[in-house]
Amino acid sequence: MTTTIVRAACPHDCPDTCALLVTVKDGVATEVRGDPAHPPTAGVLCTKVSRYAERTYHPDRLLHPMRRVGKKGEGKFERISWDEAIATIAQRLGQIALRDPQAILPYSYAGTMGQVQGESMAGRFFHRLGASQLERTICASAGGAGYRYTIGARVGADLEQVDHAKLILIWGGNPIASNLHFWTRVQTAKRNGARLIAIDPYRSLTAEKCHQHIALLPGTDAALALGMMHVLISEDLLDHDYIARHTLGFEQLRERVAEWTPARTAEVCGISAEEVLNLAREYGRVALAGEGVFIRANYGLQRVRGGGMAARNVACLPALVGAWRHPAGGVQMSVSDSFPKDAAALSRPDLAAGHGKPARVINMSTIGDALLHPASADFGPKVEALIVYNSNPVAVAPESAKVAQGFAREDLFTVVLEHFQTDTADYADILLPATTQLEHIDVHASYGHVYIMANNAAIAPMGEAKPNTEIFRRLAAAMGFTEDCFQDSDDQLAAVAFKRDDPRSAGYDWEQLKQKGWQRLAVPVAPFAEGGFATPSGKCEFYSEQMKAAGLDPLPAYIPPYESVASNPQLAARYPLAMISPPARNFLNSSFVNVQSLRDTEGEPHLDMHPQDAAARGISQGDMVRIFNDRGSLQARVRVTDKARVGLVVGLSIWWKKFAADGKNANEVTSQRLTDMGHAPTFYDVLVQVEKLPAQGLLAG
Ligand SMILES: Nc1nc2c(c(=O)[nH]1)N[C@H]1C(S)=C(S)[C@@H](COP(=O)(O)OP(=O)(O)OC[C@H]3O[C@@H](n4cnc5c(=O)[nH]c(N)nc54)[C@H](O)[C@@H]3O)O[C@H]1N2
Ligand SMILES: Nc1nc2c(c(=O)[nH]1)N[C@H]1C(S)=C(S)[C@@H](COP(=O)(O)OP(=O)(O)OC[C@H]3O[C@@H](n4cnc5c(=O)[nH]c(N)nc54)[C@H](O)[C@@H]3O)O[C@H]1N2
Ligand code: SF4
Ligand SMILES: [Mo]
Repeated sequence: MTTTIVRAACPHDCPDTCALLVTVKDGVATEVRGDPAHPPTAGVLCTKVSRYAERTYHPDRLLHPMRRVGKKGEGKFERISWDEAIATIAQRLGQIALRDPQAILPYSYAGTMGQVQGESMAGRFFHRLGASQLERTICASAGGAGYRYTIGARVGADLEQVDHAKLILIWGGNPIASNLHFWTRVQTAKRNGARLIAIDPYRSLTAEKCHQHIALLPGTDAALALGMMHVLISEDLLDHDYIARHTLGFEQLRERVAEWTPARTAEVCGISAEEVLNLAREYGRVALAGEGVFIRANYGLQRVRGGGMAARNVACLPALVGAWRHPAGGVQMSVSDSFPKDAAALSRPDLAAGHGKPARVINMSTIGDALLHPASADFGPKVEALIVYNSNPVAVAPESAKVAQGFAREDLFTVVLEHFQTDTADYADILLPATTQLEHIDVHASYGHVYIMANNAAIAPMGEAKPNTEIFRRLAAAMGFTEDCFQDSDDQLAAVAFKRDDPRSAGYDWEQLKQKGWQRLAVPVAPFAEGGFATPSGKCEFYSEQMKAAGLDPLPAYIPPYESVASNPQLAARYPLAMISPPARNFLNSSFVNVQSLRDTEGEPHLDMHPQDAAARGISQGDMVRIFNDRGSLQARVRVTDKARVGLVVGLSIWWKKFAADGKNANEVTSQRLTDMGHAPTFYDVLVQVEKLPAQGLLAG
């Protein structure tokens, strides 16, 4: 028997990007462990990925190409050969491209975060084809935009310094579920005397374990940050030297926040004025004492209409109190831009030049509307073909009824590259088996730490599964694309993923990295201790000319939700409850929902509801309810709990629709309306009503 240990990287859309050690015995992966030597991973994996082998060897893995034989969405397929699959797709895409290649649309997101199995060969293929381009906004683009306008880039405080912080604000995130290795460090900081404050409408697993929980109304974070700035300025809890040297627009900011008294802030946020006052005072005092004040701003706060502005306002706070001076100070939302990725070398946008006009761009967050849109002068051609990889839009995209209606179009040709027969795969005309991370190579950046990560293939592909890259290579050949770049191997792709002439990734050498497993970027631990923001002025911009030019308010502001009791009382008269659907601990977006052991731990789709809201509707613990608004409805089992504040219901997500009794999930009620900036979805900007369902026996009668 031969046993080897293979160095790999977790592919999932999680800020932790763990280093994995895969034990392989006679060609079979028997164990997946966290690498103890990689500082962020520190030998620990989450429950989901410690079960990665269970996912890879799952009996439901797609192992052969298939063709649809049933109705769209029915999920009935028959096996075909790779040759037939590729020829069928090439012929169909070829016909459409003759009329207009922009009628073809790729749809992908972060099923794998790998640079190689993401937009490398796939990017080349769609550029060369002249297909429409996808605007990838479904997760983080609102917060990213707000952050970029303010501090210039998605760069921030260093995870590895968190241990040294004295005050940690966990703002719109639930790290026990979704950022475990940050939480581990928070525990160290806590033992060293740090205070932890969660800012979240819901008493999440994390909020429960913090010293304090500020349960504001969803979508009001921008107001809370304005109120904090008001207190910091009016009580002179400021680092005047840092403000003078490294910020822009302080005087305008002072005027702007004057009206955001603790009382007004409290009213908007649905909390008490003391909470606002004390939070600001503690934040200012600890920072001015020269201690680390670390804000972990996360994506929960930006999935609402004013999400970009909310992220911006939070990103203003550290500069006011000079928190960036301390290595454990500042804010971290994403550190993606720390990485000198070479997207152009991977996806080769130059290949589109031959088409003479820029590609049409379609926003992934409004895919429902896009698929139902007729051809028009503004819109361009109707979408006639869709190639889905690394994503499960029928489950994850907002306003799901429209998404499903679009996917059900008989005249839409749909190809899905997947590991499993997801809700989206059910609508495929051709379904292609893709390899998992254990079966292919890749190289990764991270958005929660600053290491480049290598992934070696641990085992041979299962069945006839192929890496995304190989599938697009074959399609390119079948379409007659003869450019040399379509011959590049995955190793050649990985080798150009990061710039070698950038000081941050200097010495990036793929062959060496494969051996070592990871490489820390050469970036400072306290990125803005001496200012040097990546904004046009080089300062933290309280006032932003760029925002003004984009038609936005150039100063921090509060943009109320589309749907809330305060901002839309008419709608709230019919749908009085705010609903959020943040990640469940044992799923990763919609990945792992089909892994039995993990699904068993989550149980079934639940709705957490405050005792007062439940009583008002005659709902008791364990009742089945219908959650609905004008867009749709879904069923769930109620957990009566004060974890949800009054007026809020919480349905942890993202369930596969086919595992729910009614075949629906939370995205039935979410909308396709977009955020103030970044064109992102507003998943947590939703009003619903909830009613008790008759007991099952009654239903049958
Ligand atoms: N286990 C697990 N881990 C994951 C994921 C997963 O699905 N499961 N998903 C991954 C992905 S794609 C992402 S983007 C990240 C997401 O990571 P985070 O953005 O950290 O998401 P969550 O951890 O769910 O935290 C969101 C929290 O925000 C709260 N929230 C909702 N609305 C608001 C609001 O208006 N204001 C404030 N302050 N809080 C609000 C929710 O109650 C929830 O507790 O996690 C990644 N990691
Ligand atoms: N209601 C609600 N909806 C949400 C959210 C929410 O909080 N609430 N969160 C949103 C967020 S933050 C995000 S990021 C999106 C996530 O949405 P998606 O990016 O669609 O993420 P997943 O649901 O995990 O689907 C990824 C799919 O890619 C497949 N996959 C993985 N690796 C590979 C590979 O190498 N090749 C191929 N071909 N396929 C692969 C997996 O099997 C999986 O089915 O969902 C969004 N939707
Ligand atoms: S999902 Fe996140 S915590 Fe779990 S192994 Fe992957 S990177 Fe680590
Ligand atoms: Mo995400």
